[in-house]
Amino acid sequence: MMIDTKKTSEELIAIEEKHGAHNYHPLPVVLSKGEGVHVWDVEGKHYYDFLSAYSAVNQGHCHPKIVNAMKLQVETLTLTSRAFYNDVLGEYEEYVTNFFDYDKVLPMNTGAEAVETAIKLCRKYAYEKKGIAEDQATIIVCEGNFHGRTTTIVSFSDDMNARDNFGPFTPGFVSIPYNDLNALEEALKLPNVAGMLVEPIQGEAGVFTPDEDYIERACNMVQAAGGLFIADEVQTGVARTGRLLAVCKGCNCETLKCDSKAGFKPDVLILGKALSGGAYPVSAVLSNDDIMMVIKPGQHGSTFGGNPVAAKVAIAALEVVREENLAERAEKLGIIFRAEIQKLVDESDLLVKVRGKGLLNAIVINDTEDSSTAWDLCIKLRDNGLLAKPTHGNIIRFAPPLVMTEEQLHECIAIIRKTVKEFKK
Ligand code: IF1
Repeated sequence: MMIDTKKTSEELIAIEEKHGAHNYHPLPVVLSKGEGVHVWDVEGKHYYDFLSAYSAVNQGHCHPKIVNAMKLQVETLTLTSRAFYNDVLGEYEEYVTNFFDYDKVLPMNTGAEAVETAIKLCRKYAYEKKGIAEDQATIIVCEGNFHGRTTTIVSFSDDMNARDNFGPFTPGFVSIPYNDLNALEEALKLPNVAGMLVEPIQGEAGVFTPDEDYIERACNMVQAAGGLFIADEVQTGVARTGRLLAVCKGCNCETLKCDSKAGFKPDVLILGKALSGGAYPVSAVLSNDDIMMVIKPGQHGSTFGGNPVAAKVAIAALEVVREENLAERAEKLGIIFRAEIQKLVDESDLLVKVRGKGLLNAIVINDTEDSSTAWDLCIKLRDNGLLAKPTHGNIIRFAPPLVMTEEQLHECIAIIRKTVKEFKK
């Protein structure tokens, strides 16, 4: 007789509690399988995923095209390091630079590494091309930012949780209010400004969506002042907000070919997460030659950055975005989602507002930041078969995979509606 030795959710959580560092507070659900917009826990219960691993799984869980590309490459060649060439990296570099219309890409693995890369690039360019005096470069960032968790990145975070007792911090950053062009104008008068690093929508701050023209005007102002405009699209990029990039304006969405002439263009673009469809850590920094070429051999890199598996996975993940029209899908579904949830906001005292763009949305709960209401509501959503996570206390982020159908979206809206209506504080 076969004895079922599979562990229960409770047992698995207890093991993590005992042996893992307590640097997270996950929703109590233990997932063991994913497919498209669906995930299942170890007891076999089904859920709709409304987080998409923080927008990494835009293409859906275990997308067959991505999985197959990965399988094939894993069996052929996994890692050469950059000490030698491999036969895949060039193909990927050509593909990704054409896709996003930049001259060059610098491949890394995680979002934080790519942000670090962009900061180093911005500083080096300031010293070598803009004549800023050594060690004086200042980069403008925004209050409420989230760019990752390295020592330098938390140096300019204002989230006490992310920052406290991790000092001493890296100097060279000034923080201004987000969505405030007057503050930016003032900051640009400071000496030695090398550039600005900003998220087109602030994810961690609760999907804080700025005024329609904020990013474009900020970009123009920074460039006019001689600085580099660095867009952190780690979370917003790769179709999440209803465009290939959140900064896209004049995208030709038929080919998804970026057309810089139609809109404006960040000098440095940072991508991560969905660049791999969540199958593998793949991040990238893109810029044109005049900027990227300031980095010379030996001055920056990573053992795993640009490895053959990452390269093949990223090509497949971007092909899926194009083939399955994920940007248009996100835009269309996002409009439906916000309209339907707005009705619920109007009917319910529990919700204050819904906001977002494409399929990066959030609801603000009618309670204090330190209340457990958003968490409790997420527990009820879980019980009803939908997984989402609170951010900043009283806000719940909703970001399903972009491969969702309209029918599935309506089913999910019904779950959210039922849960909100039944909820008692
Ligand atoms: C965690 C948030 C999302 C990012 C932007 C860089 C990075 C991230 C704009 C770093 C990462 C994550 C990491 C995740 C929580 C999460 C997040 F709530 F904190 F803000 F997505 F909304 N730039 N975002 O959003 O990328 O190094 O993690 O690959 O658990 O910390 P990474």
